[in-house]
Amino acid sequence: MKPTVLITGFGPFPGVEVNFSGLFAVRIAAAARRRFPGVAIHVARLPTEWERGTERAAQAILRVKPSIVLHFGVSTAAAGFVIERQAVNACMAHADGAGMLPPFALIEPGGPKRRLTSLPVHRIVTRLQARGLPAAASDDAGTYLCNAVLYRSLGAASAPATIAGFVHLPASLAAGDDGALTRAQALAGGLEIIAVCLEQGCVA
Ligand code: PCA
Repeated sequence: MKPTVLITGFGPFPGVEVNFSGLFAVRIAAAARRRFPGVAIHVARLPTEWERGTERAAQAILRVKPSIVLHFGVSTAAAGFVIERQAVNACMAHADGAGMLPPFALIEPGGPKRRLTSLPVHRIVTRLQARGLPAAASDDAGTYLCNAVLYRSLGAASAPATIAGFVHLPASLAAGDDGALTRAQALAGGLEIIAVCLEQGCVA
């Protein structure tokens, strides 16, 4: 069966008026369709909202049934590609893009404390660094929307052949190429991440 990749990015949220990850998801999907013609590439832009954001991601996974789910978001603390290793079952009381606080204290009441990504994190970091791109693994995806979406996706994308993970990019990419990573590098690195996931074998 043809491998299927679902790529997501986010819309704006308080403090980040232009979220580069939303634009990036569309661009990387277009570039991936050219680079990997045998792969079905789907893209979704998630509202940075406690209920609609997590729901939209879960629905896209149910609809697309991807073999690889790659979520992208931005962080003001990221100085390159930050590959998240895990998500925790917690939400910070912080307003979302619609100005709403989380309507729940836990993402999934009764759910495990943490879920580990199935992304080949170490391989991705090594490959990005080998291309001269700044990249690091992280054990802290925060407790905001990025963490919530990753937590829900790791629960939804539990089929054995599914790889699901989250990559934070520098928020400064919205302003252009002045930060630690240029937009061209972000695109090249994003394609490399997809290539590593496709090489994992379990998605062929
Ligand atoms: N970053 C936020 C949510 C959306 C985004 O791009 C986060 O790190 O949780």
